[in-house]
Amino acid sequence: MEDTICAVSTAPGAGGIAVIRVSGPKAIAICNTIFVPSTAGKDLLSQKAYTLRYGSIRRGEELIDEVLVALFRAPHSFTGEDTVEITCHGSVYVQQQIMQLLIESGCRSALPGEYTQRAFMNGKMDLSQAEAVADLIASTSAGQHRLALNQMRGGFSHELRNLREQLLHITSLMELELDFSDHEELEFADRSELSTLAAHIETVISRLANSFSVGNAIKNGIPVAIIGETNAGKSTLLNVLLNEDKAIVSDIHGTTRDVIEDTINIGGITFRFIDTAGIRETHDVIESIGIERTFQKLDQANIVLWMIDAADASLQIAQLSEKILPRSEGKQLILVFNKADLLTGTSDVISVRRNVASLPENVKSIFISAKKREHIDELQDLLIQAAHIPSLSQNDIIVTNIRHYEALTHALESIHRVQEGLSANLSGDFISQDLRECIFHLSDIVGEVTTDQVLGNIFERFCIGK
Ligand SMILES: Nc1nc2c(ncn2[C@@H]2O[C@H](COP(=O)(O)OP(=O)(O)OP(=O)(O)O)[C@@H](O)[C@H]2O)c(=O)[nH]1
Ligand SMILES: [Mg+2]
Repeated sequence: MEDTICAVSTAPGAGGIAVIRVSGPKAIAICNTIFVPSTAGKDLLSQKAYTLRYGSIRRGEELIDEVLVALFRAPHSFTGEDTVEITCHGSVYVQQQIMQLLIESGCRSALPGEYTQRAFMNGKMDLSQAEAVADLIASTSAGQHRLALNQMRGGFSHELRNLREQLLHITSLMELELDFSDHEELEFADRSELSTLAAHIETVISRLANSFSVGNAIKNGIPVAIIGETNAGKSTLLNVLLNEDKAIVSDIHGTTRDVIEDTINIGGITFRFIDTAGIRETHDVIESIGIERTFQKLDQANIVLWMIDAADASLQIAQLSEKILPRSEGKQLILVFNKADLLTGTSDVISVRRNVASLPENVKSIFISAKKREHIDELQDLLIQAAHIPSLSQNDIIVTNIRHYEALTHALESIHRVQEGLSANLSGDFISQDLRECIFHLSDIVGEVTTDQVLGNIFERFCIGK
């Protein structure tokens, strides 16, 4: 039989009240031993489910706190088990006393994510929904909140269920054909019909997989790589944008050697700013590795801020165009002419501007002084324009989780093999093997074929009490 578990579900030391949750087969019996209802009569054992009861928690004669107790009975609770929620006062001492009493009476302290894990085990939700619970708790913006809520409510799960049903349908037709393979004239599965079905499945899976770039941008922030020559002022800009002295700034070329990144919300959009090692020819091994990483980050970014020392603009553009422009295709590239405070007059500005004319049309540019924090607001406006997050409707299914994205990518590979097999008229047993693989990867997302180790990794990242 499962243990009965208990945990404080509210943040420690915060707020006037706290909630302690008890879940498991003995939840009601254990709470009954420490709870004294304010009005005489029935105890918790006979209390109706989904009702609140006012009373006190006592250790023998000693009063610990006055509390409210909410009662849920299996299977209609978050975990699917009998559950009691004790609402007590926010004092850490009170919470510890109640937890101690519960443990003395037979409860065990819950592990991180154990309530949600039980909900998953008891079939209250699938794995993708359980993961969305953690995302919902961690959400800090409207976009993150909406995506997590959609996923928790099962939109994604429903789409996956549809896909798996269609795949199973094709598989069963193929396998039926195999069973009767002695009768060559029999073809249960009309190949062209199967190809149409497979093409439809392919479209849905690739739409889901492609949504990850938007989902990831909303969940983890839109990646903005700050790149350019050494000493252009990249780290200074990072610090200004983050409002924090995050990176070391100095006038020594090659100060930043590793990637430094952090997220911040600008105008309701989460950006992930990535400061990188300045690009220059170097024989220093460590610096070279840093510069390799700069290019990796450039490749992964949606927005590229190319920092240029305005006083040295034509040379820097000439030196780096070849390296930066081809890699920035399909991204939003913004040329940031920094150290504008050192330019002496408008003629300087005009001559710097001339360089931009030779660049592709969609490249934007701006003059700033990172050090003096000048024109940073305008740069932020440019960033918001460049962010391009499509407005999401309530029902859009967007993949936000890298585990799901990986599984979808594998499913896509399998369905591509199915399509190739069908068009090459391969024997049914090859095709049904690929169909089964595709189903396997989709089932992994909802946790039907997921290993205990992966499950453990997912739930241990939850907070205690959820
Ligand atoms: N005058 C002036 N100096 C600046 C400005 N921005 C940065 N600096 C100075 O330029 C020098 C280099 O700044 P960093 O931010 O370290 O430059 P970086 O691009 O990160 O350099 P690496 O990490 O070596 O690639 C420092 O001395 C900064 O104070 C600016 O807008 N105006
Ligand atoms: Mg730097």
